Amino acid sequence: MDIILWHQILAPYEMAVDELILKFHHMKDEYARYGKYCPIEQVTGRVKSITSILEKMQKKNVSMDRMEDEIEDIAGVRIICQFVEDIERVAQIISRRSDLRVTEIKDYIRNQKESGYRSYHMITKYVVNTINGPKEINVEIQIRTMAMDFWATTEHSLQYKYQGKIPERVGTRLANAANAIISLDSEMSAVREEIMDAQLSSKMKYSLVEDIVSTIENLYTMTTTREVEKIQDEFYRVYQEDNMEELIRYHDQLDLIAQAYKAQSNRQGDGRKKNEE
Ligand code: 0O2
Repeated sequence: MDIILWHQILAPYEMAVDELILKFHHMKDEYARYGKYCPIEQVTGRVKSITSILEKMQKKNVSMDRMEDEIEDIAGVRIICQFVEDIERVAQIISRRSDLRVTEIKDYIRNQKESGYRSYHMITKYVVNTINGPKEINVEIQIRTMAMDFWATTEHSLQYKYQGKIPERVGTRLANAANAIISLDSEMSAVREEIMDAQLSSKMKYSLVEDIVSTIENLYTMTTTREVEKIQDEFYRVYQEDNMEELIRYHDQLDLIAQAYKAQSNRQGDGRKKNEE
């Protein structure tokens, strides 16, 4: 048998996981920048351990030369959502991406596994550019809610502990917990709009305050300390009112003031240049 350079084989999978995590993080940032609700709450990823690959090959009777084709989750990315409804949105986003080609869907939400496992899996093809040229590999993307993830992580540890033979009393508890997770997700969906509104409004307040503070800091270079102090006092007064509309009004007004100071300081700069000529 040829020598198998495992770390060399797994390197492109590591690259794919790193790249995709980065891309999904950027997507989250983009949603935040546009003040939009992001259906992605958290992104993680891993390359399957060599032990786990060998176990799966043995279980599925896969030979070494078929390993990369048949073990589809060597590279795994997990996307955690807040609400069940977000899972479909994330799946749509993924299927429209030009860098991922979906080859198979395993919908364990509509078709819950006997174990109680619920998650939405997308098997995709992804191209990584290695020093030996482009290589297309399988990446499994698992999409699930925080509650589903909590259950799956716990059950996975128990499967490991009992080597797949979970005792009945523990199994019954796990089945009860799986049902509780379904209820929890559906309760959260019922108040989804309200939770989303609250989160968007707190993010909006955060970015308004960041913007205002940066504008005030910039004003220091354009006008007198006395003027900036007056503007800053007004900001604290408006902030204490705890009224979002007032904060937006103040933010927009401050923008106009900053633009006027900027135009004035540009004119003064031009005047100075002319005098020097
Ligand atoms: P690890 O440690 O995550 O790598 P199939 O042949 O299609 O029936 P296959 O090939 O295992 O099954 O694919 P599937 O069902 O999509 O499973 C891939 C991964 O999903 C698993 O990887 C788990 O991470 C997760 N998963 C699937 N079923 C269960 C389950 O019942 N409980 C939990 N906790 N996770 C599950 P690995 O290789 O099992 O493990």
